[in-house]
Amino acid sequence: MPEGPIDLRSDTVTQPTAEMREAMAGAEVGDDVFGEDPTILALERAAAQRMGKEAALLVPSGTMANLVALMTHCQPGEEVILGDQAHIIRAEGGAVSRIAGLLPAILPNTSDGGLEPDRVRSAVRGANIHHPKTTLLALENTQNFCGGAVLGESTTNELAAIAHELGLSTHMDGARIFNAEVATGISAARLAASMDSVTFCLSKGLSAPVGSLICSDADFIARARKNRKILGGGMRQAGIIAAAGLVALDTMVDRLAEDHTNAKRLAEGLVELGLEVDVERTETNIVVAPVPDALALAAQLADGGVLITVLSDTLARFVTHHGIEAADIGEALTRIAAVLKVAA
Ligand code: TLP
Repeated sequence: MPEGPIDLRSDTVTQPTAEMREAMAGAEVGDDVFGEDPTILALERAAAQRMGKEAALLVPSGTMANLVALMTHCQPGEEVILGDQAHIIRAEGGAVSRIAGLLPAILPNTSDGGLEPDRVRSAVRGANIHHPKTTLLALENTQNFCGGAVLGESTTNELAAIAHELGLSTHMDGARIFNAEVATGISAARLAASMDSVTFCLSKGLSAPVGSLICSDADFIARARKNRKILGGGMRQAGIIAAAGLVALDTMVDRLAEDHTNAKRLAEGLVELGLEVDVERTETNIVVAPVPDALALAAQLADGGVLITVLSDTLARFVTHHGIEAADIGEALTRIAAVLKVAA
């Protein structure tokens, strides 16, 4: 049982495994801006293959992955359709506008992380000199702030078909797409098949220390490589990072199922403690609980030995990950019960 706090703030707190550290220490490296790092090239090939795309590009973070993808799909002044709960909207510092120069057309996310098809259709602007050009539809899978909701294959394909019919391209922020793969049994490649680009993170549930990949066709990735350079994301002997990423892809995907089981157990436990958590909707490793005052609860829980984050004034978020065992969930629930009892 942990002596210290149980850290349910995010799966970004995961530590690299011993196998990753060993692979990093022995990684063969080269200058990646010259395209000469063999370990990065191997990771990019593996990532492209897993996502069913032609090519891939390693970048330092999920935020940069999205930004590079947006810059590669669109020209400044154009418009991108996004959900109001999209990480790109809520948690990337406004880079979509500040750096990519884009106008976001923000639609309400449905509770399952998707968008209403009719709203997407009518958000696309017609040809008129007054209008910005609508160029891109961006989706997220799993949808973090909708409680790690899995965007189903048919929802993705339906929205992509509308976008493509109207001349838009499509991007998926697949930071946690492997959680969707494990939850549905449908490969990430199939889940992203109708997307022109998809990004995923190595540094969340997959536990690598750094890194995200952008996957698409070879021409897109060549152009993305230039945008990564413009942003200062061209790294040199980053095979050190890629080595951990290769281990993550090989060894850390299947075990995400454990995180999902632990999240379900946590959701059920929170319901037993009187919180209104939607257990059915807890599909992956993120539990969202409506509470009267999320900031106050987070502070009380921190004192009680459980770390969480808040999504809004009235929504608390608990995330399970590598390093949180089934027994930790029992202990976390005991600690949460003690805090709630005092608070009641
Ligand atoms: N999400 C983090 C925080 O930024 C909120 C978290 O703790 O969940 N897309 C999605 C869907 C994400 O959840 C995140 C990180 C990112 C992109 C950005 O990844 P990084 O942190 O590598 O820039």
